[in-house]
Amino acid sequence: MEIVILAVVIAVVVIGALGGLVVGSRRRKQLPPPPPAAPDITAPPAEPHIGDEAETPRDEPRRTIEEVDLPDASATAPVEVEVEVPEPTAGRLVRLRARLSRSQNALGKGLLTLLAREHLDDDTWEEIEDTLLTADVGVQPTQELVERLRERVKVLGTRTPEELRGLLREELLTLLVPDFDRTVHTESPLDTPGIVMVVGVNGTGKTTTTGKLARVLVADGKHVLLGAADTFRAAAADQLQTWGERVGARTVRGPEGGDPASIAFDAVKEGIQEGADVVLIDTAGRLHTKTGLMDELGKVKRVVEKHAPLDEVLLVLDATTGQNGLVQARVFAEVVNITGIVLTKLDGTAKGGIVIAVQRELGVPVKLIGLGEGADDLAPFEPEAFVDALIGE
Ligand SMILES: Nc1nc2c(ncn2[C@@H]2O[C@H](COP(=O)(O)OP(=O)(O)O)[C@@H](O)[C@H]2O)c(=O)[nH]1
Ligand SMILES: [Mg+2]
Repeated sequence: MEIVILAVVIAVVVIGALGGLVVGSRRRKQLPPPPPAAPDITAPPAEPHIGDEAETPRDEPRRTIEEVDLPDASATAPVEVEVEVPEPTAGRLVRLRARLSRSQNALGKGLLTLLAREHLDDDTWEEIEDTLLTADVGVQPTQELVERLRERVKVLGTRTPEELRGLLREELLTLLVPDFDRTVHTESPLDTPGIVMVVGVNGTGKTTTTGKLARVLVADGKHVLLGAADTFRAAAADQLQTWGERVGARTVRGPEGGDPASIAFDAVKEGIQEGADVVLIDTAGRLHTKTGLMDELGKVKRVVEKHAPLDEVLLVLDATTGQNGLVQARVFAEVVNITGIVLTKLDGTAKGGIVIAVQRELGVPVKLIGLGEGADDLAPFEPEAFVDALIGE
């Protein structure tokens, strides 16, 4: 009898322990949901109910029942704000290269098919020209490319598809200016943090790019501080701050409608005080009047440079806007000294030729490309990889 009771007790204990293990392991796998990219400010605040804890902020995700610690749980995992570990920069190019091929492959295939025709008559060359123009390569670069290809194909005489691919590869690469210095300068030659200012028209992807860039830098072990100098909408600073919080980077911000220059000034000042490695400044890009823009950005720059010179001024352009992007580029280049271009949304357009056109327009390299809305969908621009994505390796 005693043995039976003992057996029952042991069985209960064992089952209980197993149950705890299963719950425990399930709980461990359950990662907290990532914070939203931008808080929805249009949603009305949830109304408090009887029994709610007064101090619980209403806009924070509620803990689910599985996240509540069991009484016997020895390993108590914190479930509040969890800092993400960004994807290292090294591995991501492979993934993003595939995405680039998907969006840009049609252009290369179209060109190769045309070049493979038995008779390369005037009509065919015109079609090649049209294909390049449609992809936003721009008039001048298109004419140069066609002229050089015509010449080299003539010299070649009989031609194999491999030879044609080789020719096209070389000529496209030349147009992309492979020897441009595409380093994003996030380090200062002085004893101050590197200072990067991000400019561009609203909606092009400035804040997103600033957030993505912060992640890359944090992944590289840098201490990053963000400056929310887009004070036009409160949501803009919230959006930047959310990006920063995900990787543990602080955002310096001010009141809505405040002076962007003073926030930029404070961000750099605090960056110097806390020994930050890099200060990233996100700006507003209202293009209502050029003088307004010029005043605002010019002032931000002047004021920041009371501390230290800007190390990088990145112009963000939306690749899907085509020639309109060139017009924007021209305006911004008149206002500030652009040192690098970020071409966003290349995942959403086949018009990758804009890379060629915009570098030509400004004489400034495309340094980074955006290939999606995901947090790690930002890649350094590499001309070789770009051409390979276009025409296949
Ligand atoms: N598909 C895609 N969307 C992007 C990319 N970069 C930014 N976006 C989206 O573009 C929209 C505007 O971005 P935002 O950073 O707010 O632009 P800002 O007004 O210039 O600061 C957002 O919905 C972003 O998710 C990109 O590389 N690819
Ligand atoms: Mg923004």
